[in-house]
Amino acid sequence: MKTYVILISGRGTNMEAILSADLPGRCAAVISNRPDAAGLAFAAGRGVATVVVDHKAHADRAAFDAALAAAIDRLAPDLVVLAGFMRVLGDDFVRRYEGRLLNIHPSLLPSFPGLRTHAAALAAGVRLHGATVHFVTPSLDCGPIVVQAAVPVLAADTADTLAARVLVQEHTIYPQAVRWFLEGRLRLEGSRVWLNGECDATGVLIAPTG
Ligand code: NHR
Ligand code: GAR
Repeated sequence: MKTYVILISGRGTNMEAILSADLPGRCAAVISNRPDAAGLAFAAGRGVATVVVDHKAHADRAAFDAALAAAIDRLAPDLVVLAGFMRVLGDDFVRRYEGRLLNIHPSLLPSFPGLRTHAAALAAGVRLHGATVHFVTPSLDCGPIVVQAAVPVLAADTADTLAARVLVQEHTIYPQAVRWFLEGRLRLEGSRVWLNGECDATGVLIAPTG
């Protein structure tokens, strides 16, 4: 059976959705760069090993990346899942896990890379916003796209209400994408991802409400 590790920095609701999805693989550990990440307690409660690699305990980004890679390599996972992981990773780290490192980003990439995506979407006046699961490449939020979900932006939205609507979809598409990977159904070809099998449509469109 394939194994995976989940990297978190905080709340960990995407991690919860993945651990609750009864996937065809084993979670070898949840790793956090913050000792106080709320998600660690949930993982421990599920009997999943937890590891902290505190970025503040390392002199620079390279040293943190090396410690993180050492913690991951001890577990020899097939897949590394970034789920609300908030540290930018260096080129060496990303290349080490090339083709087996996934992230969920809270926007319809390539729109709104980086942080505070929901406020940026409101400021831009877009009518659709959403989330993207992608393979991680050295350049931030630019990797090959596995699946996206779009939600409407409503007139009364604040960054928080919009984030909550997007988060519901994250909890559906991220376990789905991890399942596809564990089933060996994802094939990377340059900047494109192909889903092998009976279904090849990996976008989700949520109908407007109100
Ligand atoms: N690393 C690489 N090389 N490529 C990607 O695509 C990555 C990545 C590391 C994390 C997640 C990402 C997101 O989905 C991710 C994708 C953190 C920041 C950031 O600026 C930006 C994007 C993402 C994660 N972090 C600050 C930093 O200085 C710290 C912010 C904080 O601690 O709150 O690293 O959006
Ligand atoms: C999620 O919305 C995720 O997409 C986003 O942070 C939230 C984490 O929530 N990720 C990033 O912004 C990465 N920079 P969670 O901890 O409850 O899964």
